[in-house]
Amino acid sequence: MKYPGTICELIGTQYPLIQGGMAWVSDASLAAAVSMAGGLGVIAAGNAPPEWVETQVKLLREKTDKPFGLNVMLLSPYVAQIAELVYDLKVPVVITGAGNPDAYVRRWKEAGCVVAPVVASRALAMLMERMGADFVIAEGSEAGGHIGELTSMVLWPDIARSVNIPVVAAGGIFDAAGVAAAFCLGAKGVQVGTRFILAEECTAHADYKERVVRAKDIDSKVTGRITGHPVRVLRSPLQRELAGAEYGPDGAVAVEKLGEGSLMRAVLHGDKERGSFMAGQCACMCNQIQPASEIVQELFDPAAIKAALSKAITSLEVDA
Ligand code: TUI
Repeated sequence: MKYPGTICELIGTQYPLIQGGMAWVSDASLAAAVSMAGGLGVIAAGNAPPEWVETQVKLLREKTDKPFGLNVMLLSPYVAQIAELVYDLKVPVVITGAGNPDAYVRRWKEAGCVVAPVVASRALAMLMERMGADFVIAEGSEAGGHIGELTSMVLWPDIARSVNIPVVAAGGIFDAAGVAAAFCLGAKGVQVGTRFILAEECTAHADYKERVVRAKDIDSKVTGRITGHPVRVLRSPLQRELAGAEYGPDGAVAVEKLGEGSLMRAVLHGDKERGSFMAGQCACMCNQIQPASEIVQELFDPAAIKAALSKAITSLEVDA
């Protein structure tokens, strides 16, 4: 077995790699491509109705019999129905985001699923371990979309030393050096989202991809803190309006209203005016559209990982 002691055995993949579940972006096309390339492709339920999710799972299964994951977004109005779908469709790996999946974990485990909650704090990671999660995905606030408070540099090692289940690192990883860094900080796997927006097989609108390609470092902004659900996006006319609305009267209500449907407008229609272009901070370094298999291979290119680690070993004057 390659990659000993990683999540490969748990999730049945060649590489200890999970493709981030990005609402509307992570559909059967992207997930199947990543699974076929040796990572864990993930379909994101987001706020989509159960019928859409069921169709995507069927489409993926027509393309490949490799393992895949379903990301259940816990703020979805359809969350209870999506949770049921997980058993009905016998989803191999279920990943949760944007909340505490306490109410579902036991039943998913009984149904034979591998369960991996995304966490943004030590407390939730420890609770998930007690609830029987197979591993946790520690997502630092460099990530795109809905985020917590802590950055990867602190969150990954803190959670790795607080739980006895594997920790998958997420938030800011886009290349082999990032993969090496994550493993140095205690991770047993990585989740990569933003870079896969630029996969050829990703069906997101060409203008969404173009926005990621052009993104500068300072284009990454956080909106909606006032709602209690902060969201990292790229600078846009809607983001500016959201930033203003936050400080106005009834800020939370205004922000919720402006944000409604805005991700779908960006991903499906490339709506530059009214769309929310969610992406991680690393968008500034993701600038090439390429096949998903090439992205997977670059992330785990042994020479690139070795080069990153060797540079550190040499500079720090320690033996390999
Ligand atoms: O879930 C994500 N990223 C997302 S979900 C999403 S769709 C959306 N659209 C508009 C508003 C909100 C969501 C877009 N991006 N990442 C996983 C993640 N989960 N990041 C942070 C968390 C998290 C945060 C707090 C998980 C649990 C938590 O605490 C919950 C609790 O109650 O303790």
